[in-house]
Amino acid sequence: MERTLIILKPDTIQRKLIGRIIQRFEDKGFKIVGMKMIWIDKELATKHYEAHVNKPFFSSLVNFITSLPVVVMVLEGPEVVDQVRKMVGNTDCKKADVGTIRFDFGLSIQNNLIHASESKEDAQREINIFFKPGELFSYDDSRRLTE
Ligand code: FUP
Repeated sequence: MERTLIILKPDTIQRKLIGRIIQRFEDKGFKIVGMKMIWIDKELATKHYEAHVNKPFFSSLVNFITSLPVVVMVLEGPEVVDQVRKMVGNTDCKKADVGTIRFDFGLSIQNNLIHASESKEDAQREINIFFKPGELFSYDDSRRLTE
């Protein structure tokens, strides 16, 4: 089963949108197989955003992502990488389609609330950066819960 990495960025935490954004993924039917709050440091930010190290916005991006704690999570489901990217929308919230997370909650390009892996390869790399194997769970959520 496919997995993807999500980061609810500092603006999501600041604006108290954690629950509403996670709700969308649960409503869609994706399974949360890992989740924690962490404070990303400069080293981890550089590792995660290694593709952007030479971009003009890199230092601003690192300052932003390290400014407050974030919530990192791994979602599992069929074609979850592409499906979640559709739910997230364009990098620039002003260009995102109506109904996407970035359109519905955001106004800018840097403060775009959420990161979601772009490809299956990126997802694998990013999951390994943020989670140890013991922090991810395979479970059968179709089982009936009992007291
Ligand atoms: P995305 O895959 O949509 O999250 O966006 P990118 O991987 O292209 O960019 C990573 C982050 O860099 C974005 F979420 C916001 C930031 N960024 C800028 O601040 N300015 C830009 O012009 C492009 C990206």
